[in-house]
Amino acid sequence: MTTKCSFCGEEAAIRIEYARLNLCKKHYIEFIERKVLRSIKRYNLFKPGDHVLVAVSGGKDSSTALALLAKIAKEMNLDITALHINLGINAYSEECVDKVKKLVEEHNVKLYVISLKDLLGLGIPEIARKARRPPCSVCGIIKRYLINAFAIEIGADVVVTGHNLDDMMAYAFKEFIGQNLEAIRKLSPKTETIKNLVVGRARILYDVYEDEVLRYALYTGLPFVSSKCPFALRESLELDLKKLINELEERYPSTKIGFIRRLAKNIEKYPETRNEYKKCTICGLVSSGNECSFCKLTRRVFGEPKGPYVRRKIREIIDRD
Ligand code: Q46
Ligand code: ZN
Ligand code: ZN
Repeated sequence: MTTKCSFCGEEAAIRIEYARLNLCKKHYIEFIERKVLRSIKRYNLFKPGDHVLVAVSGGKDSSTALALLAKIAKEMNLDITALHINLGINAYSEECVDKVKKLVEEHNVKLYVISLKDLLGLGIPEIARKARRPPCSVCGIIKRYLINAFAIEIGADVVVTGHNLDDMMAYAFKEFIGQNLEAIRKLSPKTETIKNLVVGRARILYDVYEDEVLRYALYTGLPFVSSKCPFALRESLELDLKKLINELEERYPSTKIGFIRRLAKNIEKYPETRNEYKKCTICGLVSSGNECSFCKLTRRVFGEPKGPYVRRKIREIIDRD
């Protein structure tokens, strides 16, 4: 006997155990859209008139975030711009750019693309080699810097990223294991904006399970890259933690959603980092010390810090359009 959708009686495609619902594809899509809208309101992620910058990588999470936002932009009076960074990781990056272009076209969102090779003359593999650091470590520094610099230059009020519930829970567990409580404080649905220094992040998929995101992307036919970056780690504490939390969810349904809601509620009980927001003496953007990690990294690779140059180039890219 087939299971029926709890809303329309059609054949159900999925059971949402924590909500005790069986859903057909159509009602599943509506369920996720309602859930995200509720999270946006619950966590007060936007105010009417906000200029929202969505950082889209081409993967399922940020593509879903962009598609969901594009749908509610009018209703919430949001102005949406997308930013993609072409990391110069050969065929993988080319596929990402293609998918992102299709996605923004389908959703009628203005897209800016920053190509690392055009900007710095090198892609992630070469920069990592020259810096003698793992690709993901330099990639993280560069992406964070470019997204923030771009958001500042374009005057965005908030940056949306594609982090889902499983990502946030795995980060929280990892920091808890290391008893790095100040890092847990940063895992809130929304982070702070400090004028001219850092633009706050809104994690609109905070309450959405990773497999729910994937299913939404598949059911709505979103263009996204399903292959992994060639540098993605196959083994890591974070990946093991994700496996563990999924096992917990299977044995004790609602573990994940219960955890993330309580984390959001209790976040201010975790200690804040002191002097978190210093200003880089070279480029003027946020830094934990005198010089930001991007200026330090580029000094090592290119012989001079590239922060000021990159900010100027980003301004040119924005002015060109
Ligand atoms: S893109 Fe960059 Fe990831 Fe590739 S090099 Fe690592 S961090 S795995 S999300
Ligand atoms: Zn239905
Ligand atoms: Zn700097």
